[in-house]
Amino acid sequence: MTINYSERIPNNVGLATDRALQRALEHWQPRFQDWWREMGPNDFAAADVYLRTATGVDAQGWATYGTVKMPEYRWGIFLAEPVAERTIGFGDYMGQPVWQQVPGELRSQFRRIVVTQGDTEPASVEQQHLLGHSCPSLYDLRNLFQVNVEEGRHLWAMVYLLHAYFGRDGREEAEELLARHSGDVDKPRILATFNEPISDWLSFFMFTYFTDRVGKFQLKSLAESGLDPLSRTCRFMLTEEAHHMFVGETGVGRIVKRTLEVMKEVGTDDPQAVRAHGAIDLPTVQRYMHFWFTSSLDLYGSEVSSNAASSFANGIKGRPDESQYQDHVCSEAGYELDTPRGNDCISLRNAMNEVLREAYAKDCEIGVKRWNMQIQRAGFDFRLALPNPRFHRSIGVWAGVPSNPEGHGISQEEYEKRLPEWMPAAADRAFVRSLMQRVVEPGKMAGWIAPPDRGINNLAADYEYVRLA
Ligand code: BYC
Repeated sequence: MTINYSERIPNNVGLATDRALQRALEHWQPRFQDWWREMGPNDFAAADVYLRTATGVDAQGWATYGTVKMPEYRWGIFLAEPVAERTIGFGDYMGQPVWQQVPGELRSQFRRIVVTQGDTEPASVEQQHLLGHSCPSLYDLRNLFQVNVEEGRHLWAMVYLLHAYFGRDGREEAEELLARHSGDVDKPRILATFNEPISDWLSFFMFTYFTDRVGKFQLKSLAESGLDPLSRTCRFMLTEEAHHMFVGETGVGRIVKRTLEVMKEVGTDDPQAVRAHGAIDLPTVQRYMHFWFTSSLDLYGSEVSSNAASSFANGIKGRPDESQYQDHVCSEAGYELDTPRGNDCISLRNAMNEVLREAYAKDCEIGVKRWNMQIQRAGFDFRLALPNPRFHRSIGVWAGVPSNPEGHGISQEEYEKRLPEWMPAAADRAFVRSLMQRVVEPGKMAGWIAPPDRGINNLAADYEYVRLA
């Protein structure tokens, strides 16, 4: 189905046929635009940016490229095509037809999940509010803005669900999504990671690699939902999400590449020598990785969660790629959980957050392997590694339990003493920030990152992706 762009809100949900819903969303639209002006990319409103916009939800239409000023971006509501005769694929309602409306008794549970998902989208745009000022190249600046406008669209996706399926409560929640702000003392974003500042590009690439990947896994499990509009919304969001993780993986890879070049030039892996030559030493890359990976692990919630069990039982939220499993009901199965008291056997339904987290951590390994291949090929012994999931946790059974990155228990005293070895210290952050000097000549690249292998949409890497006003 093609998207109708002549409407004020581009959509493929037949908005024009539901006047009340259309009016409500058109009322929310200027608030979103105000929010974008205030909290979106700071100072680039007049720039012409080479962006992709969806003009259809199929393979031909979902990535149509063109130059646009960001405030004029056409944020719209797009659902993946329905699957005929789709049935609920897991939990107690397994095999029943999917719901086109929210069952009354599941309303607050569904709403809580849609709100939590919706809250992360504008949060990430807020976190990256100032980043454009210190871009390493126009190519990277464009990628940042692509990620930002699409997170804005993902907010629209959740706001549509709130307005269309949750009545007055939903409309109020949609207002609140613009009222909470990342890092705000009084009204912070719901999940902790989304209140962390992203004030340098190493953090941005780590965030898009690790935290956007949480998005991938949460969206995949919501794509299994018995609520069909939620499932279809998430399926379309996943196509957009893939580019965000690409930005993260290649961003970190390009930093590693440049660092290796400098290590070869100076003939040492000594962090101080590498820094003196304007590159980011690998131990610092490792510390940033520890930070964003462990914070992202916390986003899955507690390992033992009655909320997660009930979401699964009620057909609200399945597992990513549910069809890969044999047992879709999971009412009898158990799960061996690693806890500080030893292994605990808990019910599989209660362990659903942990099942997702495990699948996520496995997926995170793929990029790390690629980065390590680069290091190995360059002839250096250093290896990047994901820490054990017991390390540096703030949520769940391992929260506050002092352990080293290998997952061995240590004293609180040793933990605190060694933390600067493992997590970015103030001096690391200051050093990384000192490198963040804006580079905006077409084809030029900051000295701490290698150029990309190729440009966007088959254009050259040195194409003028952003024309500054
Ligand atoms: N920080 O039973 P529990 C993305 C709260 S990323 C603070 O342990 P539950 C994106 C929890 O809300 C994906 N609070 O967990 C990426 C609950 O509070 P209430 C976002 C936390 O409920 C990059 C309480 O602790 N999507 O899309 O099973 C850029 C006890 O909860 C945290 C979703 O999150 C935390 N880390 O599951 C842009 C999907 N963790 O309600 C976008 C929707 C837990 O008792 N959300 N809490 O006040 C969910 O499925 C679930 O709400 C959670 C937690 C997975 C978050």
